[in-house]
Amino acid sequence: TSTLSFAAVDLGATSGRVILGRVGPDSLGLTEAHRFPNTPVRLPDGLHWDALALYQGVLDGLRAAARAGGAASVGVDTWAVDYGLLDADGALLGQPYHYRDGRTDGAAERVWAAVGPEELHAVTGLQHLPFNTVYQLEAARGSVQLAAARTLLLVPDLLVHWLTGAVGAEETNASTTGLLDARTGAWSATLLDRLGIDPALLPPLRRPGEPAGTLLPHVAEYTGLDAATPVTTVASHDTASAVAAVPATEPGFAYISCGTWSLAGLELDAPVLTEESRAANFTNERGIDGTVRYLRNIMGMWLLEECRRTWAAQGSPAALPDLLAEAAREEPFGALVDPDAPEFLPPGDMPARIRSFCHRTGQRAPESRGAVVRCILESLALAHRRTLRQAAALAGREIRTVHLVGGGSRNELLCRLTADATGLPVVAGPAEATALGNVLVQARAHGLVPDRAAMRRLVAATQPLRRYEPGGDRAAWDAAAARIGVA
Ligand code: LRH
Repeated sequence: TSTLSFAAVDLGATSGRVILGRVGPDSLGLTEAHRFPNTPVRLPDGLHWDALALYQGVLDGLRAAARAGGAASVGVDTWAVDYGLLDADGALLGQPYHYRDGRTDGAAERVWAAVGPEELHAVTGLQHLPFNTVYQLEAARGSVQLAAARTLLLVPDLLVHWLTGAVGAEETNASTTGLLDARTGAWSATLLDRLGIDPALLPPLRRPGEPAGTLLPHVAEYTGLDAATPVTTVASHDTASAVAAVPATEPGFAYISCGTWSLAGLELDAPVLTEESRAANFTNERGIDGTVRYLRNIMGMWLLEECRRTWAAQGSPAALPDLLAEAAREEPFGALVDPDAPEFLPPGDMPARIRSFCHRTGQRAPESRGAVVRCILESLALAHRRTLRQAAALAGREIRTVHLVGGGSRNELLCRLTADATGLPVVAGPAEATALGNVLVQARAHGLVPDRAAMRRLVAATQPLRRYEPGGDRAAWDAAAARIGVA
């Protein structure tokens, strides 16, 4: 056949989806087979992901995919860094923690007492995020669960394990743990030794495109998919899948993968491991084909999502289009926040946190919801500007076009503000970049697409994209950037 369907399991922080991607030599189309909520649960010991509910959603999604015509293969991606622990019998030890759980407070300092931040960075090339797996493992040190653990599986690898029985660590996601050597792409034996982490916990690495296994009989039976259906290793880190599907057809592009997080940066051939890069907290995560995702995490649409959750919990929910329309009518450059301020990381009353940020920094706090949303979007646009300028300078590259992919690409105001703030053209879309990257890596493994460049050309040729030319008042943007010290 010259056209095949692939099932992309794509779990995000707020929902999971199973998407069918139909791929031919010149065609690429997605249909959503199933969507289910991802609702973290707070237990006495902290905030957790409900792994079984997520897995059940995956199974139901695969069943819907089977009914919609079936799939030549299945691929799984989710957010990074989080993991489940298996005991010697292969049973899951407790529910995986959510990376926004506060138990990692102080863990980084304890890790640094053994291996300093400069040295960690020199080995892993990773940005410092308080929830990197290495710090989560430090927080778990001494626990009964960790003592009983024989295998650590990152969330997508855990789902693949339950689907197939296979055990492995996909490398793009493994690169977010803080335990992988950025130069060799292998687990760092030296780091593991110095940090007292049992190397046997970490499974053998596998690469996007490689087969992971085939569906277990009971999975095939429940879902109605073929018994021999392969699960193909994809870029299981959602951001790596999104970057794989950036519709860039020429060099000189930057990307912003914009969802709950904004991941802004460049695709490089080799890591940037300089002290300047470390100081600016850039990361060298792995992409497909051994590429480097040179980027920085920006707090992203999380700020808006948490505002909406707070307003809904207070009894007055607001629809996103209404909020954005109100924000568009607000005066520009009222209050501005640093989206990366640590107090914005945990779940909570985000409007109140934004107000107190403004008071603390001598600004008038936004009062209306429209003003709060305007503040968030302009602050994100300025963070996009700062991050892309830094990335270009630190990597010695010139940026000619910004590709904004992910759910945030549907937000016209954010796209326009980002074009204005950066002074660069922004090509918005596809919104489903992650699912497309997942599908395309499977399609390539099945011989339908020859290489990465062809994958991107196919996305560019088939998906609706919208271009925003930079406009607005340059001097006003420069002044706003200077005002919050981002230049
Ligand atoms: C985005 C993402 C990001 C990680 C974070 C934990 O979904 O994978 O790349 O830093 O979640």
